[in-house]
Amino acid sequence: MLTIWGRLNSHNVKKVVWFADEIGLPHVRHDVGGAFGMDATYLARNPNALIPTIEDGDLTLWESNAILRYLAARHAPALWPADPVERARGDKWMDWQFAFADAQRDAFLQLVRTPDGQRNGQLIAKSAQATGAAMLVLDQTLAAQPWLSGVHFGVADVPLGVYAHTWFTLAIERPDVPHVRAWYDRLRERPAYARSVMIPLT
Ligand SMILES: N[C@@H](CCC(=O)N[C@@H](CS)C(=O)NCC(=O)O)C(=O)O
Repeated sequence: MLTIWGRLNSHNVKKVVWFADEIGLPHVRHDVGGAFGMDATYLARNPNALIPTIEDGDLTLWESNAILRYLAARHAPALWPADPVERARGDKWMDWQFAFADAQRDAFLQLVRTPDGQRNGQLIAKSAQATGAAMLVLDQTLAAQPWLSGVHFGVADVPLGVYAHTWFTLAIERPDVPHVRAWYDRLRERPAYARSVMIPLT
């Protein structure tokens, strides 16, 4: 049985829990990180003092997108194309997600984790501008294909799928990105996405 460590209000943990659920992989999750803290046993598993970490058989693994790739390769190969060209086309969005996350961090921290009255409007506006510009890039790709993985849903949709929910939920100015919106609406129809990702931002 797969074990996942990490609190569910973490974007990086949501990716792993959603994907495990998506592929029907039985798992158990333990709250770690943030207010839950990290004990010495956890830090021995992940000396970076970050979440998530998984254990699957003999393997202990951290780095959320590496975890996703491993789970797909091991348990759901149909969701990670074997063809190197097809795989690379989706894979790049998994790396691109980290820059998107950096751009979105200020808007998230200010609007979700900073009390009203103490928020920095400039930081929010800058973050909204940067994420909006990035979403316009994503929109071009999703104008030509339904999923970031290509013709079918796959593991490459997962990292940005998590951040897209935050982007569409935050009270920020957003450019018109109809193809990103349609992709997000398709994600929202997936029960596992609704269970692990479409939860209140905290
Ligand atoms: N690149 C790492 C980043 C992990 C990361 O930054 N995790 C955050 C939560 S999203 C964390 O551990 N924060 C400290 C904490 O929750 O205590 C990954 O993708 O797994």
